[in-house]
Amino acid sequence: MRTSDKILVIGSSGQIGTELVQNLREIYGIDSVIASDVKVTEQAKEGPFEVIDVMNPQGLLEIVKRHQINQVYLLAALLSATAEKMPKFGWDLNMQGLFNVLDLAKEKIIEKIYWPSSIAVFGPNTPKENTPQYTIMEPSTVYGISKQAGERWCEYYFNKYNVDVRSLRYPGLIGWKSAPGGGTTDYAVHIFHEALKSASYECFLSENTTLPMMYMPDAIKATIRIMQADSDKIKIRSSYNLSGFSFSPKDIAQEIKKYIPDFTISFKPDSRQQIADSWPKSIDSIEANKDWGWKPEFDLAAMTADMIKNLKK
Ligand code: AKB
Repeated sequence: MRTSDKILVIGSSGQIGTELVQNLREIYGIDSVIASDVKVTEQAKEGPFEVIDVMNPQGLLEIVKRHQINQVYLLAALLSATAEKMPKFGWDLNMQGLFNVLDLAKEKIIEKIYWPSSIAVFGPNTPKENTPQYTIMEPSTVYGISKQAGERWCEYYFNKYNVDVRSLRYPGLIGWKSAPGGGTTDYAVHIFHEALKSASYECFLSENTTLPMMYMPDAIKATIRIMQADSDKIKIRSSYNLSGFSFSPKDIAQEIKKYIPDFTISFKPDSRQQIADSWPKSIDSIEANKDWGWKPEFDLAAMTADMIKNLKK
């Protein structure tokens, strides 16, 4: 970590950004972390904040230069369910945003990039259990296609232009500090809010749909750890598999019942079921463990206990 690091988080008011900015500010100091989103949000009260449309390279460049930014975390993207509703915009935002940031590093205006990929890079023909780093990848969603293409471009910019870009394939992320938006795994956050509010939840995935998930503190820890690792430790420049734990709606409902005994769940699968059915059930992240020491802390029981404790407050 350089003492002069100046970090820009693009798409900072979303589910990951909200917590990432808080954590980065604890490490680097409030003024060294610039939050940014397409519009002003409550986050602007907490520290430096800029309005940035990542599709506008000139606006982005102006802010990067003004703040002497050397690291960018690019979180602005459309997630799986929303991108299916707006395929062209999903592709444009997810790809053009990435190019605009990669090009800043190619021109040596910034030094380091974090860009999230997802389990959505895998598709219906991928082995579903303990999905390895290198396997069949034929994503069937716009989001997955954009993430897979993005991974290829990240690796290309690293090989061709020596761009220091680092990436993780996030599973579904669960946290209590902010709401998710537009994902297929969002049910795993909504279920807690509804359980505490009304002791019932209607789930948009079927009861046995098992998906890879992760508690937000682990996701933030992995993100900061990969960014702080020495460059020679990062052997994979497309994106690393990242595992936490796996569960189905039925499993999490049973866990919640331990705290809210009269909680009931019903199932009404919608179009997101097809997306979930195309994704792995569990992920093997041996490379992340070998290369930069990844190990998750939370399992389903620990995550549920922590979510309920914090949401009750
Ligand atoms: C989504 O559901 O779209 C995301 C993801 C798994 O990348 N949470």
